[in-house]
Amino acid sequence: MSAALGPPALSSAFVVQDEEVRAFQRDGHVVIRGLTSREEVSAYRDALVEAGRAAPQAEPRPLAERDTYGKAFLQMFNLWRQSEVAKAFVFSRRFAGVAAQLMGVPSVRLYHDQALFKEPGGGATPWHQDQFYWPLETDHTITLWMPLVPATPEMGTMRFASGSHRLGSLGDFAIGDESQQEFDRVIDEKGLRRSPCESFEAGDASFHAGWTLHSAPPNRTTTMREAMTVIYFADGTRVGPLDHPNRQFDRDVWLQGCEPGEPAAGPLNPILYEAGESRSD
Ligand SMILES: O=C(O)CCC(=O)C(=O)O
Repeated sequence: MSAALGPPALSSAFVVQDEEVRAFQRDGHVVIRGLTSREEVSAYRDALVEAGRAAPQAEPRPLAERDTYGKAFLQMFNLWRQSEVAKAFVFSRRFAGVAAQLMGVPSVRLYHDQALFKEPGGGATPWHQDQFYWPLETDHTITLWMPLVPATPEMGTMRFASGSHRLGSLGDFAIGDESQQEFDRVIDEKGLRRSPCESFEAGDASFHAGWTLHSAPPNRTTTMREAMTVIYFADGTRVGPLDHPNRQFDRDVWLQGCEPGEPAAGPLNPILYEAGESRSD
């Protein structure tokens, strides 16, 4: 995308510090400060919010009528298919390059993106493991979580159970009251550290691994916590068994046309970063 026609391209390389890579591999999560400038992120914000509004999953029910998961955030998927500006954000080579560096892999593909907007008065995000949902035969999965506005712990920024990614699957728990109760217990039982919720400037981002336990407190402010997420996996990953309805759903929606045992490389899973390749987005 040309700078004259829209927001600045997010294609320049961002070199992750060795200490940040070590922290991610040890803890399963890390915050990267200044991944975009405030100006860059604000140039994309309106278009991302607009794409979120236009997404077919827009929530019609008032907060009080939703269950725990529904109260946690408004959730809109694959905004990159709604607008060229949203696509330029999600397909950012800079973001994907950071995902590859943190995982220590040469090349990553897109799984999907999500806007997760925690409304004023919105509820807590229960403890959960993302990879429970994903039929991907790899531990090389990672989510970028980037607020589009300055975000404080009172707005419900993320917290993580450090080291939980090394435990792999901790059971079949979809996000909700049961996962909250079970994983709170597991965290205590295993003596895992709950990382503190941090403050984010717009343009800071956290990254967490697919098996990392994470949650977020309620939004106690009057400001919408607007966050964008992009989920990546290592190129070369194969589709795993579709052994429960959530994984069947994810294969059908995000890995279209890919059968178990085949490479996870459908039309919605482009390569977003390949080491050595220079490409502008
Ligand atoms: O934004 C939140 O509150 C939770 C985000 C999350 O669960 C994720 O990005 O995997």
